[in-house]
Amino acid sequence: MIRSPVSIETVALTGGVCVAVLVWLRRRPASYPGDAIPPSKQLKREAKFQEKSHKVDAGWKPCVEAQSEVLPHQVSGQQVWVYSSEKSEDPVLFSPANNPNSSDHIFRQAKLKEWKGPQPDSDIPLDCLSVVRKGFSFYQMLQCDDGQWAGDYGGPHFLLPGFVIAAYITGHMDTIFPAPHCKAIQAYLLNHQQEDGGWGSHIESPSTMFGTVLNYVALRLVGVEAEEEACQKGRQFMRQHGGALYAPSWAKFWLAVLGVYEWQGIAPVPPEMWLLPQWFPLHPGRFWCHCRMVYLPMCWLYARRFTFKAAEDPIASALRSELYQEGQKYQQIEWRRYVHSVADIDNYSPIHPFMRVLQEALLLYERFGPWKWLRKISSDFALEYMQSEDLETNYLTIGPVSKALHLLASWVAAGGETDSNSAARSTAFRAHVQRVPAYLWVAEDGMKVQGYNGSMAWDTSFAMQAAVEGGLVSEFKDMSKKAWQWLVQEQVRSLPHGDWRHWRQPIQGGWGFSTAEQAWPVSDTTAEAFKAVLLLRKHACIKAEGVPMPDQHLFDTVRFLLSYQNGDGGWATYENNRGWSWYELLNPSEVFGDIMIDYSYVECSSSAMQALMLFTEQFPQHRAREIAGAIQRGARFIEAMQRSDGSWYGCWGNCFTYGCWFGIEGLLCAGRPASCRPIEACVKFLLGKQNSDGGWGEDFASCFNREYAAREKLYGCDSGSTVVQTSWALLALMAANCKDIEAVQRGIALLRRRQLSTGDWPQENVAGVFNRSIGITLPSCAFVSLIQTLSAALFEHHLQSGTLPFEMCFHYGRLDVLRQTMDLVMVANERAKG
Ligand code: LAN
Repeated sequence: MIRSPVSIETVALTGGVCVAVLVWLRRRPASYPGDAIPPSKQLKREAKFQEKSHKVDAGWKPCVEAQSEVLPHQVSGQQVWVYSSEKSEDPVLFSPANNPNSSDHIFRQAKLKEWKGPQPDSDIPLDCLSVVRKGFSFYQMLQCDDGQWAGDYGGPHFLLPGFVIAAYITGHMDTIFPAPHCKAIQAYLLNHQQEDGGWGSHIESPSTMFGTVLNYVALRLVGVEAEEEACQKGRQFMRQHGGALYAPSWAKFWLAVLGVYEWQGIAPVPPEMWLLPQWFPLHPGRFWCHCRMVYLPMCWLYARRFTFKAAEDPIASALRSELYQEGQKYQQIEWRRYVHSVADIDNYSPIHPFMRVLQEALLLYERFGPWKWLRKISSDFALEYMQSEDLETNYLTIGPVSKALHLLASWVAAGGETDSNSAARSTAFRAHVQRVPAYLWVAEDGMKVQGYNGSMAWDTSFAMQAAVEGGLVSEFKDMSKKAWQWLVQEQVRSLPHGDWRHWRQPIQGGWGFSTAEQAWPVSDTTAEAFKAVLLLRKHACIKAEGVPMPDQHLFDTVRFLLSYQNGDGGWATYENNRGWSWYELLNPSEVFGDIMIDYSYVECSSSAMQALMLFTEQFPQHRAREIAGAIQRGARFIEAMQRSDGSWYGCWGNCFTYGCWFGIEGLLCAGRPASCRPIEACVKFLLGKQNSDGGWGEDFASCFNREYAAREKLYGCDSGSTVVQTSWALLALMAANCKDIEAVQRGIALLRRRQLSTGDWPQENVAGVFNRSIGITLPSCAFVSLIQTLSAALFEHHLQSGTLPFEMCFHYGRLDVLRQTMDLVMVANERAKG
C-alpha cells in the first residue's frame, strides 16, 4: 500500500488548529453584551398604571443657586427648586396611564414665562428649515442664564427612597424635605404606584420588589399612614412576593440601616477588600467606578453595622411588621436564611454559585472574625476614601446612590449616633445637605431624585452641534455664545495627574455628563462636548465675541481621549477597562446587568472617534498618527461588536436604533465606505424595522431582553413609532447614504407631523437606559436628536440647491460627498461673505 506523504492525523490536527484560529478570530470582544436572553427570562409582564393622578402644588419654581460657605469649590450650574406661597398657574395634570414619563412641564412653563425675547412663529412650518428654526426658537427659551440646558433627569425608582431614609435617620427631614417637599414626594410616589399596588424599578418597569419595598418605606416616611389605600395595596403586593425578605440586596441594605431588617440577613460587604494587594485580580479598584463607589460607603456602614434606633421610632417600628408576612414576628425571623433570597420578578442577574460560595465564606469570617485591627485599618481607609471623593466632587459624589449613602455616613462619622446635634454641625454633613437639591427635580408627576445631578453638558453639547448643523449659529447668536461660554468653563481642569491612591485616572481636559465640579468626566460626553467646541470655535461670531479657549485646553482633551482608549480598541465610560468580564460572576446586585467593570461601548467609542477625527481636520499637525491609529482600532472594535443581524445593541439609549446610529457614524468617520458590508447590513436591519407610518419605535423590553421589541402602541404616541427613535434611525440611515430615499422621507414626514405648535416635540417613551435593566429619562434628547435629523435632511436639501453654508460641512457620513462638492461650499461661503 502506498502511504500518502501527509498522514490523516496531520490533516486532522491542521484542520483543528485552523478551526480554533477561526473561532478565536471571530470571537466576540469581552464587552459584547450578549445576544437575546432566553425566552424564559424575558420581560413579559407589563406595567399597568392607575387612571387617577395626583397633582403637584402650584408654587414650585426652578432657580440657580451658586453660593455656599461650606463647599470647597464654587457651585456651578446647579438648578434647584424652591417653593413659594406665591402661586403660579396650576401644573398640567399628569396621566400615568397614558404615559408614565412626565414632560418637564413645570420647568418649561417657568422658563417660557421668564422669556423676554421674540416668540416662535405660530405658523405651520412649510419646509425643513422652518421646522428647525421654529424648534430652536422654542428651545432657546429654555436655556438657563449661564448658557446650559437643564431638565428632568428622572426615571429610576430606587433612588428617592435612599435620600428619604438618610434624611429621616439623621433627623433632618425638616431641613432636607420640609412639608412642601414631602407633599410633592407623596405625589410622585402615588403617581407611579401601579394597579397591582407595586412600584417598578424604573419609570416603565412592571412592579418589582426592589421598587415596591423601597418606595413603600419612602411613602411611609414622608407621612402617608399605613391604613391608607396606597399602603394597603403596597403591602398586599409585597406579601404576594414573600415580603421584604425577598427584596434584592440593595433594598435590604437600606432596610438594615433603618433598623427594619437585621444585618445577619445581609450578604457581607467587608471593607477589608480595599486592603487586597493592587495586583490582585479582584481588587475593587478594578471595578466599574459606579459599582466601586456604591460599595465603598456600604462597606463602611456595614462594618459598623450602623442601625437606626427603629424600636424607639413609631414609623420604623411599625415597618417591622408592615414589610413582612401577616403574623410573621420580626424578632423570630431567622435572618441568616434569607441572605440569598430574592423574588423571581427581580432576579435579572442571579447571583452566581461562585459568588454564593464566596458570600458563605465571608459570612463565616464575619461570624468568627473579623480581626479588629484589620477592620479598623480598612474602615479608616474607606472613610478617608469617601472624604476624598466628597472633596473632589464638591459633595456631589459620583452619583445618587453613593450620594445618599455618603450623606448618612458623614453624619455617622461625625458621631451622629451619640450626639446628633454636633454631628449636624459638622462641615461634611452640612456640605452634604447643601448638595441634596442638586439631585432633586420637580415635574408634573411630583418631586423625584434624578439619576445624576443633571445632564447639562450632554444636552448643551448636542444642542450646539444641532445649531451648527442647522446653520443657525449666527441667527441664534446670543444663545450660541452663552452655550459656548458654558462649555468652555465646564471643561474639567482638575486632577491632571490623577489620584492613584484612590484609583482615579487623570481627568484634565474632559467633560462630565453634568458639570465640571462633579469631577467625573465621561469619555463620550467629553467627545460630544469637544465636537461642539471644535465646531463652534470656527464660527465667526464665536471667534469675534466668544470667551477665548486656549489651544492647550483642546490638546488636553486629545490627551484625555487618547489615553482612555482600551486595549480592545474601544472606549469605556469613565475609566480605562481594568478588569475582565468574568468579574460578572461576582455581580452581587441581582437587579443590574454588567456592572462589575467599565466595558468598552460602541457609543462611547464612536463619539470619541468622531471627535478625534474632527480635531485632526482642524489641527493636522497634532498627534495625527496616533489619532489615525486610534480611530482605526476603534473601527475594528465597532465591527467586532456588530450583531449577526447587522444591528448594534445600545447600552445607554433605548436601544438598537441608538446603537445603530453610533455604530454607523463610527465606521464612517474611520473612512469605511457607506457601501461596506457592516454598514449595508445595518441599513438593511433598520429598513426592516420601519413601521407603516414611516417611523421607528422600540419598547424598553429591547434593552432588557436584548432583542428588538416593537409594539403596536408606545407610551405617549398613537402608534408604535416614537420621534426620538425615528430620528436615531434616520440619522443612521442618512449618514449611511441610504438608497431608499422614500423610506427616509417617510420618516422625516413623521417627525414634521409630530412637531407641536410650540415648536417642541411631545414626550413619549423612555429614551435612556443603564445596566440593561433600568430606564432613564433623557430630557432634551427628543428635541436635540430631532433637530439634528432635520438638519441633516436640510443638509441634503442645501447640497442639492447649492446653498450649503460652511458650518454645515460637519456630517461625517457625508464627508465623501462633501469632498466632491467642495467648490459648492466655496461658492456658498463667498455668497455668505458677500
Ligand atoms: C449615566 C448617564 C450618562 C451616560 C452616557 C454619557 C449617556 C453614556 O453614553 C455613558 C454612561 C453614562 C455616563 C451613565 C452611566 C451610568 C449612570 C451614571 C447614568 C445612566 C446615569 C445614572 C447611572 C448610575 C449608574 C445610576 C446609579 C445606579 C447604580 C447602579 C450605581
